[in-house]
Amino acid sequence: MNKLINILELKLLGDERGALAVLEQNIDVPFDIKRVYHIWGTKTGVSRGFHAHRNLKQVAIAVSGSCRFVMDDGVNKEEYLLNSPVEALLIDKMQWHEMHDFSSDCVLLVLASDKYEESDYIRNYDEFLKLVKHDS
Ligand code: T46
Repeated sequence: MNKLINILELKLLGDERGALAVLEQNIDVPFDIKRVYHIWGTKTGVSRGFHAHRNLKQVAIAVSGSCRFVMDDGVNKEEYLLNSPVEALLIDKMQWHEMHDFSSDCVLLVLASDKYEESDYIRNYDEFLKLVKHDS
């Protein structure tokens, strides 16, 4: 079984002036980075995600604050509280993911392996389950 929670450690290069962390494509991140976006200002009690990607791979970093990820492969679910600017959570293709409990200061930075394509999203959980069962 593939691991549901895969955490990549960022290289920490801080000095007496403060902190600096880095991820490089195909070295620390296991793909070419084609897109970067960030999510912030998520309102209290609001959850996000609730989809899987057919092909897209991503890593998510809480560069500020925290949120709780639920990762689901259609059989098992695991949670992870992402709360460190030196940790990146790998969101692999065909992993249903949900984000909950955003802190008010949460800034979620996401590096993605491809451009935005709505047809890559599976937003219906029953469809996701059918697809993962069909592939196994
Ligand atoms: C993901 C999680 C971690 C675009 O037009 N371009 C983009 O690059 C993105 C990311 C989104 N959008 C549009 C699509 C929707 O109309 O922005 C709107 C909000 O996106 P969504 O509802 O998918 O947002 P989240 O927070 O539920 O999910 C996002 C990413 O979309 C998704 O790929 O894995 O963050």
